[in-house]
Amino acid sequence: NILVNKKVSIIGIPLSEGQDLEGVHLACDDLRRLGLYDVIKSVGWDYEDVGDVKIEKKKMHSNEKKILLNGNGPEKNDQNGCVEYEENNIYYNDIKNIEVIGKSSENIFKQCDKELKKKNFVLNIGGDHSIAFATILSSVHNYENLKLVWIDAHGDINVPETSPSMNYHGMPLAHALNLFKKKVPYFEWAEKLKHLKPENVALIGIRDVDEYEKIIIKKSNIHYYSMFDIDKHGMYNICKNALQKIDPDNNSPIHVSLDIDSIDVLYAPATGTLAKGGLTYREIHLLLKMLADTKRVVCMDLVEYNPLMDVKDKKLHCDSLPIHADATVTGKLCLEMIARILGNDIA
Ligand code: 5AB
Ligand code: MN
Ligand code: MN
Ligand code: MN
Repeated sequence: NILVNKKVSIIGIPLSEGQDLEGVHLACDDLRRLGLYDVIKSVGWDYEDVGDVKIEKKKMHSNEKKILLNGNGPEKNDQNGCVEYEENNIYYNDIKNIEVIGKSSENIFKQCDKELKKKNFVLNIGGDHSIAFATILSSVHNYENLKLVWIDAHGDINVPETSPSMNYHGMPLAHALNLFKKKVPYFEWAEKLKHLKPENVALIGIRDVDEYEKIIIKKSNIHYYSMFDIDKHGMYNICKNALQKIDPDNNSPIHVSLDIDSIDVLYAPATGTLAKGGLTYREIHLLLKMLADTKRVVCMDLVEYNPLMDVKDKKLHCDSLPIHADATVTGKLCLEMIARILGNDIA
Protein backbone atom coordinates (compact mmCIF):
# COMPACT_ATOMS: atom_id res chain seq x y z
CA ASN A 1 0.00 0.00 0.00
CA ILE A 2 1.40 3.42 -0.87
CA LEU A 3 -0.18 4.74 2.34
CA VAL A 4 1.90 3.18 5.11
CA ASN A 5 -0.01 4.88 7.97
CA LYS A 6 -3.28 3.01 7.41
CA LYS A 7 -5.04 6.09 8.74
CA VAL A 8 -8.10 7.82 7.32
CA SER A 9 -8.50 11.60 7.54
CA ILE A 10 -12.24 12.29 7.58
CA ILE A 11 -13.18 15.68 6.17
CA GLY A 12 -16.82 16.77 6.35
CA ILE A 13 -17.76 19.20 3.57
CA PRO A 14 -21.35 20.37 4.07
CA LEU A 15 -21.51 22.40 0.85
CA SER A 16 -24.91 22.23 -0.86
CA GLU A 17 -24.92 25.40 -2.96
CA GLY A 18 -23.93 23.59 -6.16
CA GLN A 19 -27.49 22.33 -6.62
CA ASP A 20 -31.07 23.21 -5.73
CA LEU A 21 -32.19 20.80 -2.98
CA GLU A 22 -31.96 21.00 0.80
CA GLY A 23 -30.24 18.16 2.63
CA VAL A 24 -26.89 17.10 1.09
CA HIS A 25 -25.07 19.16 3.73
CA LEU A 26 -26.33 16.69 6.36
CA ALA A 27 -24.56 13.63 4.93
CA CYS A 28 -21.34 13.80 6.89
CA ASP A 29 -23.00 14.08 10.30
CA ASP A 30 -25.46 11.38 9.29
CA LEU A 31 -22.63 8.93 8.47
CA ARG A 32 -20.81 9.84 11.69
CA ARG A 33 -23.98 8.99 13.61
CA LEU A 34 -24.56 5.73 11.71
CA GLY A 35 -21.16 4.33 12.68
CA LEU A 36 -18.48 5.78 10.38
CA TYR A 37 -15.70 5.45 12.98
CA ASP A 38 -16.54 1.86 13.97
CA VAL A 39 -16.78 0.84 10.33
CA ILE A 40 -13.34 2.26 9.55
CA LYS A 41 -11.83 0.55 12.62
CA SER A 42 -13.52 -2.76 11.76
CA VAL A 43 -11.63 -2.99 8.47
CA GLY A 44 -8.29 -2.37 10.15
CA TRP A 45 -7.74 1.35 9.68
CA ASP A 46 -7.19 4.12 12.18
CA TYR A 47 -8.97 7.45 11.70
CA GLU A 48 -8.74 11.13 12.47
CA ASP A 49 -11.89 13.22 12.09
CA VAL A 50 -10.78 16.77 11.31
CA GLY A 51 -14.36 18.06 11.43
CA ASP A 52 -16.23 20.10 8.86
CA VAL A 53 -14.73 22.57 6.41
CA LYS A 54 -16.06 26.08 6.91
CA ILE A 55 -18.68 26.98 4.33
CA GLU A 56 -18.48 30.71 3.66
CA LYS A 57 -21.91 32.26 3.59
CA LYS A 58 -22.67 34.86 0.97
CA LYS A 59 -21.95 38.42 2.07
CA MET A 60 -24.57 40.87 1.05
CA HIS A 61 -23.10 43.47 -1.27
CA SER A 62 -23.93 47.10 -0.71
CA ASN A 63 -25.93 47.43 -3.90
CA GLU A 64 -28.08 44.45 -2.91
CA LYS A 65 -28.60 45.98 0.53
CA LYS A 66 -29.73 49.21 -1.09
CA ILE A 67 -32.19 47.37 -3.29
CA LEU A 68 -33.59 45.74 -0.16
CA LEU A 69 -33.76 49.00 1.75
CA ASN A 70 -35.22 51.37 -0.78
CA GLY A 71 -35.77 49.47 -3.97
CA ASN A 72 -33.14 51.34 -5.99
CA GLY A 73 -31.32 49.70 -8.87
CA PRO A 74 -27.76 48.38 -8.65
CA GLU A 75 -24.78 50.66 -8.25
CA LYS A 76 -21.30 50.23 -9.67
CA ASN A 77 -19.12 50.28 -6.59
CA ASP A 78 -19.16 48.24 -3.47
CA GLN A 79 -17.95 50.09 -0.39
CA ASN A 80 -18.19 47.00 1.74
CA GLY A 81 -14.77 45.53 1.16
CA CYS A 82 -16.39 42.81 -0.97
CA VAL A 83 -14.87 42.17 -4.34
CA GLU A 84 -17.39 42.96 -6.99
CA TYR A 85 -17.34 41.32 -10.37
CA GLU A 86 -18.80 43.65 -12.95
CA GLU A 87 -20.52 42.40 -16.07
CA ASN A 88 -17.70 41.87 -18.55
CA ASN A 89 -16.22 39.29 -20.83
CA ILE A 90 -13.52 38.10 -18.47
CA TYR A 91 -15.63 36.41 -15.79
CA TYR A 92 -18.55 34.00 -15.72
CA ASN A 93 -21.08 35.95 -13.68
CA ASP A 94 -24.07 33.67 -13.87
CA ILE A 95 -23.11 30.44 -12.09
CA LYS A 96 -25.51 29.96 -9.17
CA ASN A 97 -24.08 30.64 -5.68
CA ILE A 98 -20.57 31.01 -7.03
CA GLU A 99 -19.42 33.26 -4.18
CA VAL A 100 -20.18 30.62 -1.54
CA ILE A 101 -18.73 27.84 -3.70
CA GLY A 102 -15.54 29.68 -4.69
CA LYS A 103 -14.67 30.90 -1.20
CA SER A 104 -15.53 27.57 0.43
CA SER A 105 -13.52 25.70 -2.21
CA GLU A 106 -10.39 27.51 -1.08
CA ASN A 107 -11.02 26.21 2.46
CA ILE A 108 -11.60 22.71 1.06
CA PHE A 109 -8.35 22.85 -0.91
CA LYS A 110 -6.35 23.89 2.15
CA GLN A 111 -7.85 21.25 4.44
CA CYS A 112 -7.34 18.45 1.91
CA ASP A 113 -3.82 19.60 1.24
CA LYS A 114 -3.02 19.43 4.94
CA GLU A 115 -4.42 15.91 5.28
CA LEU A 116 -2.83 14.56 2.08
CA LYS A 117 0.56 15.78 3.33
CA LYS A 118 0.21 13.44 6.33
CA LYS A 119 0.08 10.53 3.87
CA ASN A 120 -3.32 9.54 5.21
CA PHE A 121 -6.19 8.21 3.10
CA VAL A 122 -8.30 11.34 2.71
CA LEU A 123 -12.06 10.78 2.79
CA ASN A 124 -14.06 13.82 1.70
CA ILE A 125 -17.71 13.49 2.59
CA GLY A 126 -19.94 15.98 0.76
CA GLY A 127 -21.97 17.89 0.19
CA ASP A 128 -22.77 18.00 -3.46
CA HIS A 129 -20.27 17.29 -6.24
CA SER A 130 -19.08 20.92 -6.29
CA ILE A 131 -16.50 19.96 -3.68
CA ALA A 132 -14.56 17.90 -6.22
CA PHE A 133 -12.83 20.77 -8.02
CA ALA A 134 -10.94 21.66 -4.84
CA THR A 135 -10.35 18.09 -3.64
CA ILE A 136 -9.00 16.98 -7.01
CA LEU A 137 -6.73 19.98 -7.44
CA SER A 138 -5.44 19.23 -3.97
CA SER A 139 -4.65 15.61 -4.94
CA VAL A 140 -3.02 16.74 -8.18
CA HIS A 141 -0.96 19.23 -6.17
CA ASN A 142 0.27 16.55 -3.75
CA TYR A 143 0.71 13.54 -6.00
CA GLU A 144 2.76 13.62 -9.14
CA ASN A 145 1.02 11.71 -11.90
CA LEU A 146 -2.32 11.44 -10.12
CA LYS A 147 -5.10 9.47 -11.84
CA LEU A 148 -8.81 10.12 -11.41
CA VAL A 149 -11.71 7.67 -11.46
CA TRP A 150 -15.00 9.61 -11.59
CA ILE A 151 -18.04 7.40 -10.90
CA ASP A 152 -21.30 9.11 -11.84
CA ALA A 153 -24.58 8.88 -13.77
CA HIS A 154 -23.68 12.31 -15.13
CA GLY A 155 -20.71 13.74 -16.96
CA ASP A 156 -20.30 16.80 -14.69
CA ILE A 157 -18.32 18.24 -17.57
CA ASN A 158 -20.58 21.11 -18.61
CA VAL A 159 -18.97 24.49 -19.08
CA PRO A 160 -21.12 27.49 -18.11
CA GLU A 161 -21.97 28.08 -21.79
CA THR A 162 -23.51 24.59 -22.11
CA SER A 163 -25.01 24.11 -18.63
CA PRO A 164 -28.79 23.74 -18.73
CA SER A 165 -29.13 24.58 -15.02
CA MET A 166 -26.21 26.88 -14.12
CA ASN A 167 -25.69 24.58 -11.12
CA TYR A 168 -21.99 24.22 -10.45
CA HIS A 169 -22.26 20.53 -9.45
CA GLY A 170 -22.72 19.74 -13.16
CA MET A 171 -19.41 21.44 -14.04
CA PRO A 172 -16.59 20.52 -11.62
CA LEU A 173 -14.91 18.01 -13.94
CA ALA A 174 -14.75 20.56 -16.77
CA HIS A 175 -13.39 23.14 -14.34
CA ALA A 176 -10.71 20.78 -12.98
CA LEU A 177 -9.67 19.95 -16.56
CA ASN A 178 -9.33 23.70 -17.21
CA LEU A 179 -11.94 23.61 -20.00
CA PHE A 180 -13.52 26.92 -18.94
CA LYS A 181 -12.81 29.76 -21.35
CA LYS A 182 -13.32 32.59 -18.86
CA LYS A 183 -12.35 33.08 -15.22
CA VAL A 184 -14.66 32.12 -12.39
CA PRO A 185 -15.28 34.71 -9.69
CA TYR A 186 -13.92 33.78 -6.22
CA PHE A 187 -11.64 31.10 -7.71
CA GLU A 188 -8.56 33.31 -8.12
CA TRP A 189 -6.81 31.19 -5.47
CA ALA A 190 -6.79 28.30 -7.96
CA GLU A 191 -5.57 30.09 -11.07
CA LYS A 192 -1.88 29.20 -10.70
CA LEU A 193 -2.46 25.60 -9.59
CA LYS A 194 -1.79 22.57 -11.76
CA HIS A 195 -4.93 21.22 -13.40
CA LEU A 196 -5.98 17.73 -14.33
CA LYS A 197 -4.95 16.16 -17.65
CA PRO A 198 -7.72 14.41 -19.64
CA GLU A 199 -5.69 11.26 -20.35
CA ASN A 200 -5.52 10.66 -16.58
CA VAL A 201 -9.30 10.55 -16.18
CA ALA A 202 -11.78 7.64 -16.39
CA LEU A 203 -15.48 8.46 -16.18
CA ILE A 204 -17.57 5.40 -15.29
CA GLY A 205 -21.35 4.81 -15.15
CA ILE A 206 -22.65 7.67 -17.33
CA ARG A 207 -26.20 7.49 -18.63
CA ASP A 208 -27.68 10.97 -18.23
CA VAL A 209 -25.55 13.35 -20.24
CA ASP A 210 -26.67 16.68 -21.74
CA GLU A 211 -26.62 17.34 -25.48
CA TYR A 212 -23.53 19.55 -25.54
CA GLU A 213 -21.87 17.64 -22.73
CA LYS A 214 -21.67 14.63 -25.05
CA ILE A 215 -19.65 16.67 -27.49
CA ILE A 216 -17.34 17.88 -24.72
CA ILE A 217 -16.81 14.31 -23.49
CA LYS A 218 -15.94 13.08 -26.97
CA LYS A 219 -13.61 15.96 -27.73
CA SER A 220 -11.90 16.02 -24.37
CA ASN A 221 -9.64 12.91 -24.55
CA ILE A 222 -10.85 11.54 -21.24
CA HIS A 223 -11.61 7.80 -21.07
CA TYR A 224 -15.33 7.20 -20.57
CA TYR A 225 -17.52 4.16 -19.97
CA SER A 226 -21.30 4.41 -20.25
CA MET A 227 -23.82 2.01 -18.74
CA PHE A 228 -24.02 0.34 -22.18
CA ASP A 229 -20.31 -0.43 -22.03
CA ILE A 230 -20.81 -1.94 -18.58
CA ASP A 231 -23.81 -3.97 -19.83
CA LYS A 232 -21.83 -5.29 -22.77
CA HIS A 233 -18.49 -6.09 -21.17
CA GLY A 234 -19.27 -6.41 -17.47
CA MET A 235 -17.85 -4.29 -14.66
CA TYR A 236 -14.77 -6.48 -14.21
CA ASN A 237 -13.56 -5.82 -17.77
CA ILE A 238 -14.56 -2.17 -17.70
CA CYS A 239 -12.60 -1.49 -14.54
CA LYS A 240 -9.57 -3.41 -15.82
CA ASN A 241 -9.68 -1.50 -19.08
CA ALA A 242 -10.13 1.87 -17.37
CA LEU A 243 -7.15 1.28 -15.08
CA GLN A 244 -5.05 0.08 -17.98
CA LYS A 245 -5.92 3.20 -19.98
CA ILE A 246 -5.25 5.78 -17.29
CA ASP A 247 -2.35 3.97 -15.65
CA PRO A 248 -0.63 1.49 -17.99
CA ASP A 249 2.35 1.07 -15.64
CA ASN A 250 0.20 0.25 -12.63
CA ASN A 251 2.05 2.51 -10.27
CA SER A 252 0.21 5.83 -9.94
CA PRO A 253 -1.80 7.20 -7.04
CA ILE A 254 -5.57 7.28 -7.63
CA HIS A 255 -8.28 9.72 -6.58
CA VAL A 256 -11.84 8.32 -6.63
CA SER A 257 -14.75 10.74 -6.95
CA LEU A 258 -17.89 8.79 -6.16
CA ASP A 259 -21.30 10.31 -6.85
CA ILE A 260 -23.98 8.23 -5.12
CA ASP A 261 -26.31 8.78 -8.10
CA SER A 262 -24.09 6.44 -10.15
CA ILE A 263 -25.82 3.59 -8.29
CA ASP A 264 -29.31 2.44 -9.17
CA VAL A 265 -32.25 4.10 -7.43
CA LEU A 266 -33.16 0.70 -6.01
CA TYR A 267 -30.03 0.69 -3.81
CA ALA A 268 -29.41 4.43 -3.48
CA PRO A 269 -32.70 6.33 -3.49
CA ALA A 270 -31.46 9.30 -1.44
CA THR A 271 -30.02 11.73 -3.94
CA GLY A 272 -31.29 14.83 -5.71
CA THR A 273 -30.51 13.95 -9.32
CA LEU A 274 -31.86 10.47 -9.95
CA ALA A 275 -31.23 8.66 -13.25
CA LYS A 276 -32.80 5.29 -14.02
CA GLY A 277 -30.73 2.25 -14.93
CA GLY A 278 -27.74 2.65 -12.63
CA LEU A 279 -25.02 0.42 -11.24
CA THR A 280 -26.21 -2.57 -9.27
CA TYR A 281 -25.17 -3.28 -5.71
CA ARG A 282 -22.76 -5.93 -6.96
CA GLU A 283 -21.30 -3.71 -9.68
CA ILE A 284 -20.40 -0.81 -7.40
CA HIS A 285 -18.91 -3.19 -4.84
CA LEU A 286 -16.84 -4.92 -7.50
CA LEU A 287 -15.61 -1.62 -8.88
CA LEU A 288 -14.59 -0.33 -5.45
CA LYS A 289 -12.97 -3.66 -4.56
CA MET A 290 -10.90 -3.62 -7.73
CA LEU A 291 -9.83 -0.05 -7.02
CA ALA A 292 -8.96 -0.97 -3.43
CA ASP A 293 -6.93 -3.94 -4.68
CA THR A 294 -4.59 -1.57 -6.54
CA LYS A 295 -3.52 -0.37 -3.04
CA ARG A 296 -2.98 3.02 -4.62
CA VAL A 297 -6.18 4.92 -3.80
CA VAL A 298 -5.11 7.97 -1.77
CA CYS A 299 -8.29 10.01 -1.67
CA MET A 300 -12.03 9.54 -2.15
CA ASP A 301 -14.94 11.97 -2.42
CA LEU A 302 -18.33 10.57 -1.43
CA VAL A 303 -20.91 13.05 -2.64
CA GLU A 304 -24.59 13.80 -3.31
CA TYR A 305 -26.03 11.63 -0.52
CA ASN A 306 -29.09 13.48 0.79
CA PRO A 307 -30.23 11.97 4.13
CA LEU A 308 -33.55 13.87 3.96
CA MET A 309 -34.54 11.72 0.99
CA ASP A 310 -33.54 8.36 2.44
CA VAL A 311 -35.86 5.44 3.16
CA LYS A 312 -36.08 2.89 5.97
CA ASP A 313 -34.09 -0.30 5.61
CA LYS A 314 -36.22 -3.45 5.82
CA LYS A 315 -33.36 -5.34 7.52
CA LEU A 316 -33.96 -8.63 5.76
CA HIS A 317 -30.27 -9.51 5.86
CA CYS A 318 -27.44 -9.76 8.35
CA ASP A 319 -24.72 -7.15 8.26
CA SER A 320 -21.10 -7.87 8.88
CA LEU A 321 -20.23 -4.21 9.54
CA PRO A 322 -20.84 -2.35 12.83
CA ILE A 323 -23.55 -0.06 11.45
CA HIS A 324 -26.19 1.58 13.67
CA ALA A 325 -29.48 -0.34 13.82
CA ASP A 326 -31.49 2.65 12.50
CA ALA A 327 -29.39 3.04 9.38
CA THR A 328 -31.37 3.99 6.30
CA VAL A 329 -30.81 2.32 2.91
CA THR A 330 -28.50 4.83 1.25
CA GLY A 331 -26.69 5.78 4.46
CA LYS A 332 -25.86 2.13 5.05
CA LEU A 333 -24.64 1.70 1.48
CA CYS A 334 -22.34 4.72 1.92
CA LEU A 335 -20.70 3.07 4.93
CA GLU A 336 -20.38 -0.24 3.11
CA MET A 337 -18.67 1.52 0.21
CA ILE A 338 -16.23 3.26 2.54
CA ALA A 339 -15.33 -0.13 4.04
CA ARG A 340 -14.94 -1.51 0.51
CA ILE A 341 -12.56 1.16 -0.76
CA LEU A 342 -10.41 0.65 2.35
CA GLY A 343 -10.07 -3.01 1.44
CA ASN A 344 -12.85 -4.97 3.14
CA ASP A 345 -12.48 -8.11 1.06
CA ILE A 346 -14.68 -11.04 2.00
CA ALA A 347 -18.48 -10.63 2.34
B1 5AB B 1 -24.10 15.64 -10.41
C1 5AB B 1 -27.13 18.36 -15.33
N1 5AB B 1 -26.23 17.76 -16.29
O1 5AB B 1 -25.58 20.16 -15.51
C2 5AB B 1 -26.67 19.81 -15.07
O2 5AB B 1 -25.20 15.17 -9.59
C3 5AB B 1 -27.16 17.56 -14.07
O3 5AB B 1 -22.99 16.06 -9.56
C4 5AB B 1 -25.87 17.59 -13.31
O4 5AB B 1 -23.58 14.51 -11.21
C5 5AB B 1 -25.77 16.61 -12.17
O5 5AB B 1 -27.41 20.53 -14.39
C6 5AB B 1 -24.56 16.86 -11.36
C7 5AB B 1 -28.52 18.37 -15.88
MN1 MN C 1 -21.72 14.24 -9.94
MN1 MN D 1 -24.46 12.61 -10.73
MN1 MN E 1 -26.40 14.36 -8.31
